[in-house]
Amino acid sequence: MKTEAAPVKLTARKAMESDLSLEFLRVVEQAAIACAHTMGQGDRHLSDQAAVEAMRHEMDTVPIDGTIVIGEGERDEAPMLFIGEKVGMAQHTRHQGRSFDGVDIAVDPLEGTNLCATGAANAIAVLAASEHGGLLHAPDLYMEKLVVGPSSKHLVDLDAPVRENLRAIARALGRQVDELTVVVLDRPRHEQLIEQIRATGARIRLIGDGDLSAGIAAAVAGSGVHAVMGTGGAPEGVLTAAAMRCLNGEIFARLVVQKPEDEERCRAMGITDFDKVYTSEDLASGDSLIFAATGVTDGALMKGVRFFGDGVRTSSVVMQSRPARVRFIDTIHIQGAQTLVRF
Ligand code: FBP
Repeated sequence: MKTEAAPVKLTARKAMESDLSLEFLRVVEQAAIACAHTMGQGDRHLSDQAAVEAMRHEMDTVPIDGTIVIGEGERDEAPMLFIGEKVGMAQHTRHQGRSFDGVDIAVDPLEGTNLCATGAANAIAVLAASEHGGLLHAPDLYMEKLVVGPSSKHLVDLDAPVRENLRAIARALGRQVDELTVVVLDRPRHEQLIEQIRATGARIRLIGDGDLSAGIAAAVAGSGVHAVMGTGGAPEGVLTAAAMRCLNGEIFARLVVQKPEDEERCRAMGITDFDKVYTSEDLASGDSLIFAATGVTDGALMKGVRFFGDGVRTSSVVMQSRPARVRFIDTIHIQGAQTLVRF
């Protein structure tokens, strides 16, 4: 009589080193496709909901025993992909194949909800994964950030004057300061920062949203982005850190803790040093990290989702820290016998 094979549980580290990255690719691709249908509808909540639902659904096809550590909020604020939620195929007791144990996951199913709702550039669906404990449980507060590429990561300091940091970046890149492009979120809180950058002669790209995709671009030569400066979301900061670990770039970041409630939220997540300047190693300390993102709308590194007849085309980046590799992946999702595959 044939006995049923027991499920094989593998360590998260082994998982990260295997092609689990391609499993996560499917997750971000499906989230991007779902919300891309809502592009330009002017309803950011609808866009976000489409991405969240698709990501949650696809996540359960990934052979992991995973936990969301950065997600859509706490359980009572978010019906799915909430912090602490268990995800992955291994949650289903009937799964008899191999599965990977103890994977922590940070998600942003739609980074740039307004960008998608208005059809603006650089909306992405994104996640990062690590062995247990490898991603900081950051509260949803603001974070001061400085993101740079590999050549200047040892030359800048979050607390140095803007002028000095830009001179150091320019020197490292073998160019003049006025040949740099710095991305800054277009917010009133950045008025002074923008003045300071302008005073150096550096060029500025003000963006409506999406400091995570800007951060990735800053670490990729040829993207036309040389630094990201300013204050944005802390969860996006952790995701940026995971990408920086894979791209050899760097994020320097400090939580913005202003009110007693902010302190409480930090303490609840085990953070007690509110002045700490975090690096990518602190924010995404995992040994084996995976970062996956798919373009929703056209962006610097990835095209947005394209629908044609009964097919869909997506453009993604999948990175791993171990083995260290970065893959740009163009996928045609064939949905019918008539789908035309075009080069
Ligand atoms: P959403 O995807 O939630 O819309 O956030 C986009 C974003 O622009 C992030 O890229 C950035 O870190 C954060 O919001 C900035 O927050 P705020 O809009 O409050 O300035």
